[in-house]
Amino acid sequence: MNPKMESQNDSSSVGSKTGSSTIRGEAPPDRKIALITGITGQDGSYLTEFLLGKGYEVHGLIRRSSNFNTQRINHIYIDPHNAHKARMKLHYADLSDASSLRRWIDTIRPDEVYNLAAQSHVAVSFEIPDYTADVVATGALRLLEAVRSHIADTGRSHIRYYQAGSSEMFGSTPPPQSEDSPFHPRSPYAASKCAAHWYTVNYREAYGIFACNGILFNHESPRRGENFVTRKITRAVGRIKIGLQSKLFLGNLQASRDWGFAGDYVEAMWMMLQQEKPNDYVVATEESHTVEEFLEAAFGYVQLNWKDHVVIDKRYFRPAEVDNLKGDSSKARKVLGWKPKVGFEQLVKMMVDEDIELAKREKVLVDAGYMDAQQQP
Ligand code: NDP
Ligand code: GDR
Repeated sequence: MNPKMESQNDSSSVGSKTGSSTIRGEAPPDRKIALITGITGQDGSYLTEFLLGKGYEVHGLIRRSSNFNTQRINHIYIDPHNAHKARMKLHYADLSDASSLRRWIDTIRPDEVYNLAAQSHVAVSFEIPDYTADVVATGALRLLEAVRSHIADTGRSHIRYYQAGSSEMFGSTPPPQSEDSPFHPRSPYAASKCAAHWYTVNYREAYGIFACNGILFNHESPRRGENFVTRKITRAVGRIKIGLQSKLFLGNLQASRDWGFAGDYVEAMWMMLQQEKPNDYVVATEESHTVEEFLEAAFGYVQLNWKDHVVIDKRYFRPAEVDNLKGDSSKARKVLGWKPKVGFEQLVKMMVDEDIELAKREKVLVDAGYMDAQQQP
C-alpha cells in the first residue's frame, strides 16, 4: 500500500471541505478549476498533468474500489494535509450516483468539467451491456444534468463541459471518418457513446451549455490498461524478452486502428474548451495500422519474431468487430491548431521500452520468490 494514499482513501474526500462551504472560496480567484471524472484512468492522468502544468487546480472524482485504483496518479499526489501545496484533489463519487455528481459540482464550482469516466473496454461491454449503458450513456446524462441544474441555481453559465466521445461510434462506416460521417455503432459500448454524444449536443442546443464532444480515435501510452491490445502486446514483448513468458494469446489481427499517443490527445480536449464557441471535433493521426502491423513493429523492435509467440484464441474475437478506423482530423487541425507530435513507430518504441523496464522489475520479484512468473497480465 502506498502510505500517502491511505489518508486519502480513509476519508470521504481529500483536501476539501464539504457542507455549505465551497472549494472555490479556498483557491486564488484567478486560478482556474477543473473537475475530471475518470481521473484514475489513462487519459485522466495525462490530462491532470497537463492542466496542473497550465496552473489549474484539478479535482478528480474517484470511485470506491476494494483495492487502491490511483496508481496512475500517485506520482502527482500531494497529501491533502499539505493543502496549500496540493493542487490535485480527489473525491469519492460515481457516474451511477447522480447525487454525488451534483454535490461535488456545487462544492467545487469548476470552470471546466471533463467527463472521461467510462466502462471503456469494448469486448467487456458485450459481457456487461446494462452496466456499460448505465455508466457510459446515462452517466454522461447525469453529469450534464448536474451541470445544467448547477448553472440554473447559481447563474455560473461560463462553465464548460467536455465529453469523451469515441471513434467506435463510427463502427462499420468506412474510413476516413470525420465529424460528418454517420455513426454505426457495433457494440453496447459504442451505442452508449453515441447516446452520450447526442445528450451532449442536446444540452448544448436546448440549454446553451458550452459542451463539446471530442471524437477521439484510439490513443495509447505506457499507462494504457493492460487488456487493450497495444499494451497487451508491449507487456508481452517485455516479458518475453526478459524470459518471464513465451506465448501471447490474441484475437483478430486484421482489425485496423488509427493509434496515437494519449499525451497528445488530452491537449486537444483542453483546446476544445478554450474556443469561443462549443463544437465537436475528430482527433486522430490520420494513419491506420492493423494489429498484425503493431505486432511486427513491437516484436521487431527487440529483434523477436511475433509468429514464434502469438497464438490465436477465439475468446478474444468479438460478436461484432470494427474493421477499419482512420480519422480525418482536418477540422481539429484547422480550428484548434492541434496536431499529433508522436508517430506510430515512436509510440510503439515508447511503450516497449517502458514495458521492458517493468518486466526487469518483475524479474527481480520472481527471482526473489515474491511473484509467480505465470502471473501474466
Ligand atoms: P480508462 O479505462 O483508462 O479509464 C476509465 C476511467 O473511468 C477510470 O478512471 C475508471 O475508474 C473510471 N470509471 C469507470 N467506471 C466509473 C464509474 N461508474 N464512475 C466513475 N468513474 C468510473 O479509459 P481511458 O483513459 O483510456 O479513456 C478515457 C475516456 O475516453 C473513456 O470515456 C473512454 O471510453 C474514452 N475514449 C478512450 C479512447 C482511448 O483510445 N483511450 C478513445 C476514445 C474514447 P477506475 O480506475 O476505478 O477503474
Ligand atoms: P478498441 O481497443 O476496441 O479499439 O477500443 P482494443 O485495444 O481493445 O482493440 C483493438 C482491436 O484489437 C483487436 N484484438 C484484441 N483486442 C483486445 N483488447 N485483446 C486482444 O487479445 C485482441 N486481439 C485482437 C480487437 O478485436 C480490436 O479490433 C479502444 C478503447 O480505448 C475504447 O474505449 C475507445 O473508445 C476506442 O479504443 C477508440
